Amino acid sequence: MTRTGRPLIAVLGAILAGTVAMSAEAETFRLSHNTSDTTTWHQGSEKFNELLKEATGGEMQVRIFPNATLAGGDQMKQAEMVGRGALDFVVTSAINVTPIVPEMAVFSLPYLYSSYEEVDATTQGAPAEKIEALLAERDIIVLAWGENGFREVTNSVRPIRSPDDLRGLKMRVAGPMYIDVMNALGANPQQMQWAETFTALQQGVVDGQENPIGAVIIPQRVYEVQDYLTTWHYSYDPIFLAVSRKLWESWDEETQTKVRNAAIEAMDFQKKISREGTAQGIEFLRGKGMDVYEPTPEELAAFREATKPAFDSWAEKVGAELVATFQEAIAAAN
Ligand code: X2X
Repeated sequence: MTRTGRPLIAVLGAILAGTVAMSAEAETFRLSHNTSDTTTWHQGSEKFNELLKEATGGEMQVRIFPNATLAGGDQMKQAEMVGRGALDFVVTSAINVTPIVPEMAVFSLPYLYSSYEEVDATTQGAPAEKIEALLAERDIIVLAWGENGFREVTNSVRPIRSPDDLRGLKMRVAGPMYIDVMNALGANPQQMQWAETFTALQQGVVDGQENPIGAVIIPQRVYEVQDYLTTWHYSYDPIFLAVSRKLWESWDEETQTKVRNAAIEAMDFQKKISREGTAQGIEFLRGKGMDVYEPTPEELAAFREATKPAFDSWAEKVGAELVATFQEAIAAAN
């Protein structure tokens, strides 16, 4: 070896070591969501991680925490934590944000939508922009919209074919608007964390619940503890992927673009697999022994009529102008 050979090797070694150390220091952000690790919410979050790593050459990644564990199991707390920078990213659904942004309930107003085309007309354009602005005021930056889906009702007591069939049933619900909807139907609603609901259904603490088929009911095996499902499509629930403003503003424009593009692609994927799971879901659930009832248009109209008081009171809370923005986009989609 020459006298210069060894230092050169040492330098190369140091560079190599440096590279290894750098990738070991890839920035890892925390992403919280409030369903289990079997759902499309989780799969969408994993896709985001994959795409983020790819786009940043491994410099950025997320660690995913399901079941709202980082919020102490409180699914409604996640968004607020992102707002104050206590959490980096969140994947959650509209209803969970209503305690801090009541306007988020607009999406889930009973029977606002009757098709995916109508839904898709509001997770973009003026409706989405208005909602995103409201969340940004709370320092929650929405990156992309995904899908929980149309929420279908299940229970273990009897088939539900009319509003009367809900009378007296103990129903687990996620949030305030659904309490009013269930009350309008004569059911006994009880607000409960999703992570605690399976056990509550199993032990008969509650008789029923409502959730989307593809995103939640199938992946979380609700069919194991529920006998009846009615596809009443009474309320739509979007999910979104958001980041804390503090973190967002710490990035340059190039990084922001990479993060946003990864989020959009991941949530598009999440929406696609949720819709696929839902499309195949009824047959799957019947195969598992569930009694699935698909209401006629007349029966749907009866549910719509019975839930109208909740629509009206929440439309007022949300604000007539915002509801109109949604209704206009929905009308234009048809
Ligand atoms: O708690 C629920 O029902 C769930 C998982 O759908 C929501 O986050 C609203």
